[in-house]
Amino acid sequence: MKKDILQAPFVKEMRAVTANMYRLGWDERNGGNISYLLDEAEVGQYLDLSHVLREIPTGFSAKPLVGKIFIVTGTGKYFKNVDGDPETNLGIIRIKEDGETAQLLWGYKDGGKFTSELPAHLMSHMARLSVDPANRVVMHSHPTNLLAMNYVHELDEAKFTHTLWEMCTECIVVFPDGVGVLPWMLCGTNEIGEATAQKMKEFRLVVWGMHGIYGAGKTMDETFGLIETVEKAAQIYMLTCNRPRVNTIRDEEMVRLAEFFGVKYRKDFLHL
Ligand code: 2HA
Ligand code: ZN
Repeated sequence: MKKDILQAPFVKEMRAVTANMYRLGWDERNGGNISYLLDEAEVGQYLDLSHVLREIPTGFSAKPLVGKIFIVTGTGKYFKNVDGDPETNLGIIRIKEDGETAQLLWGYKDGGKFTSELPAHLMSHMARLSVDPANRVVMHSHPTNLLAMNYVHELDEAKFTHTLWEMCTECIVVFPDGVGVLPWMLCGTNEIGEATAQKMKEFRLVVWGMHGIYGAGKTMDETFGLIETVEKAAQIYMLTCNRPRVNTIRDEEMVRLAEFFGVKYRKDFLHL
């Protein structure tokens, strides 16, 4: 007897985080998408893993992820609606032996499929897992102030990171690895997926110029917290950028923070 999938902790986490992100105004309409690598034994408590509902081609190769199971938000679906109808707005997929097919195990009940940004998600999972085997979550969103900042701040990752670090004392402690930045690119393509994954080898946060942000982490809280901290810093920037700057957190102070909290930070992003 299988347990009720709607009671699974990973489904509850997806419902809670999408509702929260919608509430924050970061994921209008169908904006944003999340993928979460699941534990096979845990999923097996809820679903018959030999029962494939449908097979859906992904359009790219993800060989290192063969057999891996993910819960993923659906294409064209609204974060607003996930909590009320998880089985339509989410899906659980397993990557088939060919590396290019998703086997649907649950969800996308209306005949739908995974997010159009699946290339960026799976390629980012591969990149993060290669540097951190504990990585589980990849999250994309359109946080308001971060997006606004994209229009008024240079899209240079050293400068962008430095500005964010200046905006809240804890920024350099939360994301000492900084923020990668991609120029505006066409979304939903393998190209933007490859570019994102390349950055993900170095960064857990990647800005998509004038579009939004990607975050990656070991848990939903860690990943959400990364994006939330960037968004808070971007908000402070947007509230202050057109006024004279009287005070700032100096680079020597950021070094003191990073050393006190024992984090490995991008020294090359400071002016020491
Ligand atoms: O899925 O956010 O980047 C909607 C998007 C595309
Ligand atoms: Zn987007």
